[in-house]
Amino acid sequence: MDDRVVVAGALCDRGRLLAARRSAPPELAGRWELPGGKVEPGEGPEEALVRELREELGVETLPVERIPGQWPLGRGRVLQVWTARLLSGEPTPLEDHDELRWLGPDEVHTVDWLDQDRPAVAEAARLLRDA
Ligand code: 9L3
Ligand code: MG
Repeated sequence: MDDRVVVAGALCDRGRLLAARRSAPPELAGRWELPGGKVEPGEGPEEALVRELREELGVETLPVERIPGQWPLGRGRVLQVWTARLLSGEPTPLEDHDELRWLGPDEVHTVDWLDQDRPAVAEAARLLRDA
């Protein structure tokens, strides 16, 4: 059986990574994530990522490259992560988040990331540092 894919964006701008604090559901509220969501039937993963970042943050983005690996989320779902560039707009917590923070590569460990996001966050921080 195929796992249902959840896509997330390691959105980078001016050497920093965007972290988003979830406001729902209650068991995840207060934890930080790379923003994104479920791929809908008939949709490609990068298309879903662009849509989710538009809906959740009000920004236009360009997926750049997939961070290798995928991470189980439970209930038959897996997390896949792309680095992405901010094309336009100022990220705003329009839905599902109550705070956003831009973090430099040495600041990424200052927030409490969801466990499943941590490997991709570490890789995104490494890419930022090398950039
Ligand atoms: N999830 C985990 N890490 C992430 C994202 C975007 C999502 N970076 C998990 C949280 C939810 C599920 O995937 O249990 C679906 O995400 P959403 O559609 O509620 O954002
Ligand atoms: Mg979401």
